[in-house]
Amino acid sequence: MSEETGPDLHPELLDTAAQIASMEIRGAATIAGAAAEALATQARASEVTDPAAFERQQRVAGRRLYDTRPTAVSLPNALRYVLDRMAGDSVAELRDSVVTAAAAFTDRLDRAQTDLGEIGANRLRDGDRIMTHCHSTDALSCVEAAVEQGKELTAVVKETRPRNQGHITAEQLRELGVPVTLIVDSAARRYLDEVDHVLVGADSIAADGSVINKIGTSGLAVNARERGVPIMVAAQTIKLHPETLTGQTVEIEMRSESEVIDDETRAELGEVTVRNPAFDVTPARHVDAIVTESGQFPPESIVTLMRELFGDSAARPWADAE
Ligand code: RI2
Repeated sequence: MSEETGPDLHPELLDTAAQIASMEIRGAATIAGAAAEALATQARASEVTDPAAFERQQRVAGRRLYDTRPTAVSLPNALRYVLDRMAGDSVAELRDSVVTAAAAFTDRLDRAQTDLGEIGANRLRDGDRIMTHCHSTDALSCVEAAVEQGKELTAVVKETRPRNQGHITAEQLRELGVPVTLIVDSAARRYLDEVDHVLVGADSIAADGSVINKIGTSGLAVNARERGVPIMVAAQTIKLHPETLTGQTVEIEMRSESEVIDDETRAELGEVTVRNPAFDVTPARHVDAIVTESGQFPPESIVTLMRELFGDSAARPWADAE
């Protein structure tokens, strides 16, 4: 570390940031846990001796993590949780506060997912068939709790182009003993008549109750509405986006065209524009319930829970952009 030239970041933290950006670490809750742990690693390894420089280093580390992916608010909420609790007059106290806060955050994350699962399971009846989109650990927690209650469920799993995270869902449902039918995304409407619930997760939930989740969720929700199939969103409260309370919109991540099309096919097609938005916005009116660890809510009333948890403003305790 050179305190003159700016804070050195620990290679493990840089590695976590790179893995979040490349989606080796993915899924909103998993990203949040990894970010909190990376701050703790940075704090433990820091060789800084000046308390102000230590604080600055943590905020720069926070900024490095914040800049990886823009849509899932669980990431900035994790940074807020840890950095807002950084306190002390000495480096030792500051270090302790970060390590303790990061551990408390990851504990809460696990507990919230388990509690949310119990609540979400109450919506699922024995014999129900669900349809899933992408891979959500919060959504799977509801299925796991229902299975533990002795309910037999089956699932129609959308593969979820372009990264096919539906395959992870299929595998994990199989491990829970849930029979899976895998379909291509465009077959969803055809199979909606056969399912009792659409069950998805969320990357962010806005103050107006709209749900920001993997691209394709909004189309699925429109079709489910038309077919009369209820849509349940499993999202622990770290998915609530406090900045939307003051009117900020949620940035939708655009990812590389290489996830959609390989170089050879692209060359064959010639000059085409390829767009790859990672997420879309499902309006509140297309969602039946948002299941959190604090209970289930009609989407329009989620703003009350948001105000309780975050007040009217959200701090940005990471460093400003250089
Ligand atoms: P959990 C994922 O995003 C999916 O959109 C999923 O629904 C959401 O995160 C929530 O996942 P990505 O990281 O927090 O795959 O429920 O782009 O695990």
